[in-house]
Amino acid sequence: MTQDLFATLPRTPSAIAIEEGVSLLQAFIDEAEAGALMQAIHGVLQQAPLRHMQTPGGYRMSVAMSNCGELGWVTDRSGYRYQGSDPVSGQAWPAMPEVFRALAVRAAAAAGFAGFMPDACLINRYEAGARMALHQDKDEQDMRQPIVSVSLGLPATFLFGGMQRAGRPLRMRLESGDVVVWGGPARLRFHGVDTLADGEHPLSGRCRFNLTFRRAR
Ligand code: MD3
Ligand code: FE
Repeated sequence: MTQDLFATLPRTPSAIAIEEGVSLLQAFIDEAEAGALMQAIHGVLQQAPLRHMQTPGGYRMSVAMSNCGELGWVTDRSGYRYQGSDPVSGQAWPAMPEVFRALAVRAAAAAGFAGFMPDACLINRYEAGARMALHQDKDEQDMRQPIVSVSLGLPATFLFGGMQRAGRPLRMRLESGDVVVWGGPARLRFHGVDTLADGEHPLSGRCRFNLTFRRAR
């Protein structure tokens, strides 16, 4: 049982500049918006179900993924890329729900990136034991465009590394309702997510969802 009195209290929104280009918007999302986002996630996943993709090296990713928007990020034995159709169905990815787009635009603007127009949203689902190894996001065309990441459900420890894979990453706890905007000199930093601990969250059950909004083209 992880429920306690504090877990039931609303959190206070606060914006923290972690370093140049990185804004942590804690409790940026209230419970009403979080509920609307979860509903929209389930709508997208009905059309484009979660799947465990394969890395180019042949490993199955522990994080289950899907996409919405004009483009989706995929990986398989032939590599990482963005594409306009879901390889599982052959259909276009579901449209980006308006509640998604509005949140991404508002968060980017709050972090100093007015005019951000995402064309892709990757949906990551972590269950207990899932993790994401340190990597760079470099499949997008214009690295001047930020990435907006939204955490919903169970908390996770985010790993924020340097410009090289080696070295000890900074650890940041990300909770449901937190949004982080990564841009400027931080855009190509190595990052990952530590193994998710089991738990239960009123919004999502026994998992964490992360939405990353990108300008891929
Ligand atoms: C820092 N997802 O999907 S979001 C990913 O929580 C990814 O699911 C993680 O990394 C997750 O690629 C982390 C935070 C994030 C996203 C992009 C970044 C941090 C970043 C790009 C540059 C630096
Ligand atoms: Fe990433």
